[in-house]
Amino acid sequence: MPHSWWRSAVTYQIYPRSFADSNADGIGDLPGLTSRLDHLAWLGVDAIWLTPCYPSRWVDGGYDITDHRDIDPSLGSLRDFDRMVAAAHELGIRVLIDLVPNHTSDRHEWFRRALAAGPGSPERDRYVFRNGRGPGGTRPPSGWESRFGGSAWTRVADGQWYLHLFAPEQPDLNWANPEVRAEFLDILRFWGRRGVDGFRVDVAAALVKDLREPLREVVGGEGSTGLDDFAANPDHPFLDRPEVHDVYREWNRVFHEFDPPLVGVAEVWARSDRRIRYIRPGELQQAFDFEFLRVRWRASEYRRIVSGSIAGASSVGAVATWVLANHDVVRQVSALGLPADVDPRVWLASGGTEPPADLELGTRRARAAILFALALPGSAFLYQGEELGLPEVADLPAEVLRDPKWAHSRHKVKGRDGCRVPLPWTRGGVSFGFGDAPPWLPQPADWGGYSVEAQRGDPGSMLELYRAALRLRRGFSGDERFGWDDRHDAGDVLAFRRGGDVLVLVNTGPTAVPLPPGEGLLSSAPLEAGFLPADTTAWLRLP
Ligand code: ISL
Ligand code: CA
Repeated sequence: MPHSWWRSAVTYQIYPRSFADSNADGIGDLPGLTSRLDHLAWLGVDAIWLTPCYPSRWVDGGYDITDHRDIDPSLGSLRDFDRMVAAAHELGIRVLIDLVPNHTSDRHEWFRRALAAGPGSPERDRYVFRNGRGPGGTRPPSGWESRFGGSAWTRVADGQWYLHLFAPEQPDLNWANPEVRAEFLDILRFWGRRGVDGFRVDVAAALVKDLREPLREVVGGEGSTGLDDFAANPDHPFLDRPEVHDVYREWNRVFHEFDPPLVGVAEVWARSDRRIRYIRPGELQQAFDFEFLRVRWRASEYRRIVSGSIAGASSVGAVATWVLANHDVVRQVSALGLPADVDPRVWLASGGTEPPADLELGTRRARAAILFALALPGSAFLYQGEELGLPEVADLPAEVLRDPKWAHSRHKVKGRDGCRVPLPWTRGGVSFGFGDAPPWLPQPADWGGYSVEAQRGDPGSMLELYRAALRLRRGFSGDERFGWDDRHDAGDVLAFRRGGDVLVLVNTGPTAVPLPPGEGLLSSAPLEAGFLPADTTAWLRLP
């Protein structure tokens, strides 16, 4: 098997609005990102993934796109994008962009025309319009619920309803329509020619819907992740339909028009057996393993997840793609600082007070968790700010919250703004070095202590731990061999061999355990003589 670059890559996720602001408008932008690329090269990442930069109404953090072939003016221009890509490539950093094929913005030209053209028109067929149920069609066509709360159907002036699995401002495209398919092939080529190395594919499992009448209802709530939906809905009406794989087979052919081929990373909230269908030969290349986000600091669960994901991915010739954090979930140091039975989302709703997160414990565990994830075979995605150990900002005032979850849940769900607060680069300044103006989301007063400036050069910092781990990882990451170390892997302690001679030990338990002999390469906390302390990961080189 040829060793494609992404098989062992560490990709750093950038939320551009919150990374670096170059023109003092409080919003992070592409020139700001370009000016900070050298920092990412210093850190040692292989690639970056940018969440959407397209023109948008910004109803859902840019996931409501009005034009797939341009850049939102608040972030810069296509020229700025080209400069950013060239500068990243110059530094040896690949660039992935977000592709959002499930829906567009309601301000997209296609949707405006669909509204104007009326029922039964070809324009309307690019989206999913239906008549309502009941007398006068006043009830939605099905009971499907939007991920952000409320019905997934919204009625328009002429009485028809359109489908939106997310906000009403995000109408779902109709992937049974050949124009939709052709349009996205063209969009792939457009960005491929601009030099991107690949795409992160948003809600990759949801594109194709089973719209045969009568529409079938979804059994059970989706929860926030949807990982369990398939148990109750083995033949789900809009997730993981067999036809969605035809789409990715078409895309794969476009990917191979480029050299090296473009890469596609599927965002699929499904367990391993379903998820691996997206990374079969001839489809996409990677699919996020989100399962770590559902369990917290439990060796037995981690063991099950690691074994399942590695076996699943290798059964289709692919590798696992580990994720500990992204722009949709509560930050690691906060989540890992909560008691195991507290759901971070419920905690968020309390404003982060009940119970208070133990940030010292959370930080200790987050350090151990990242050394665990970065030691596993395959690829890994990091989310900006995790390398600084930023906590969730759970007490943002209501008036600054932007996440549509907040409005659509009638202010019951706090949403995802607290993990999207602009990064601190310096100890002080109007926005701790993010830019020269107050940022679009307010930063906590102690943000400067987490800054790059405060952490660079401090060997005990989270940032230096990430850097050391990424550097050492290069020594064995291309070697995909993995095996549990039966002598040490037991109970609260995970132990596995990587490559030829690296032994990784993760102690999730409350007491120190004896360390086998070996050269200590790196550890998430100081080792006690001959012992691995509680909540600590160590990488050893075996004699
Ligand atoms: O947010 C989630 C879990 O906390 C998921 O259910 C999420 O809604 C789902 O994974 C899809 O997310 C992606 O598409 C959304 C966008 O809001 C998210 O930011 C994006 O990651 C709609 O485009
Ligand atoms: Ca700006």
